[in-house]
Amino acid sequence: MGADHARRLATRIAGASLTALADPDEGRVGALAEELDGIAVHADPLDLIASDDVDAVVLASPGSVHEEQLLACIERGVHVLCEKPLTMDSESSLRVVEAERAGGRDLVQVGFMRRFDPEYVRLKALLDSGRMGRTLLLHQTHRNKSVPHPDFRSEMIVRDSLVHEIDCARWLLGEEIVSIQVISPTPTSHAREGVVDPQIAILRTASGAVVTNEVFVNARTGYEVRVEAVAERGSAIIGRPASGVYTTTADPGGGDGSWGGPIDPDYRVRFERAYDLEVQAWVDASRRGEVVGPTSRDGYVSTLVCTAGMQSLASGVPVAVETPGS
Ligand code: INS
Repeated sequence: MGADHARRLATRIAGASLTALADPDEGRVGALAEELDGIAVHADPLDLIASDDVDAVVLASPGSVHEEQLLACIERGVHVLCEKPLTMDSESSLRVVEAERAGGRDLVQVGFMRRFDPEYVRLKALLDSGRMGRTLLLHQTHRNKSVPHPDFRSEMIVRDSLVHEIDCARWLLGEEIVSIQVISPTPTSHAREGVVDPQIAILRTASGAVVTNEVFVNARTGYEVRVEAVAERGSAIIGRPASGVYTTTADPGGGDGSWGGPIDPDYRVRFERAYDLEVQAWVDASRRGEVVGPTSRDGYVSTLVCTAGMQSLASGVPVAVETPGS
């Protein structure tokens, strides 16, 4: 994701120039710096954050190091776009929110890029317009073809994948989640030993709406992210394959042919436009000294719900979530 954002900043985003990269993997960062030409390289991200030629930072590092890096950005007063999750647990997320508040300036945007995806934006506008009446249910589906990361355990499905659905549910419905229950079928044989995949998370909101979420990270087919919203006078679906290319395929064995279209391989492809719009909005807002889009508080609240989700993953029973006032 870091390389993806670096290329985006270097080639497609107006009003910003990429000056430095940091990655402890020297070979990887060296190759990227060479490709992008004239970019300073730091082994330690904290050195990058401290350097004078850096006015704003994108963090695409693992969630376990976000707190330290975010606090360094806040201390230096630089704008930061932090990939999700904000941090690994609600206590550390709260420390980030409080540090930003103590500094007196809004500096943190969280990388919930779906809020910038044109289809999501249209769905949000439709729900907010009231044309379909009150929203009763959301059904959210989130499938990855596979997850190469060896540490992608059951908890990461909640913390790294479900976290998007949690943010979308709060944003689309405009209200807080009051409980979460995570249940699961017998796991797919494609998951690593002991990994609970797929998972179904059931969220309840303050007004009584229900959000069902399927997260399946070894689905084998491709990247599929869909939402169906059910309201009192209608329903709406987003996330259907968008290519519009209808293909027919011959069976190599001489059997019946089949029809269909391609499925995006991963999130970088499916949400490419959303990432472009997200990073452009972040650059524009940073130059004005503002934060648009998901804030550190949104990151904190989603981590709070994920923490409850991980408890429910272990127990199978619903866990209440108490969201502190803003
Ligand atoms: C990635 C990313 C994707 C999500 C994956 C997750 O870090 O957030 O959007 O689909 O499950 O591993």
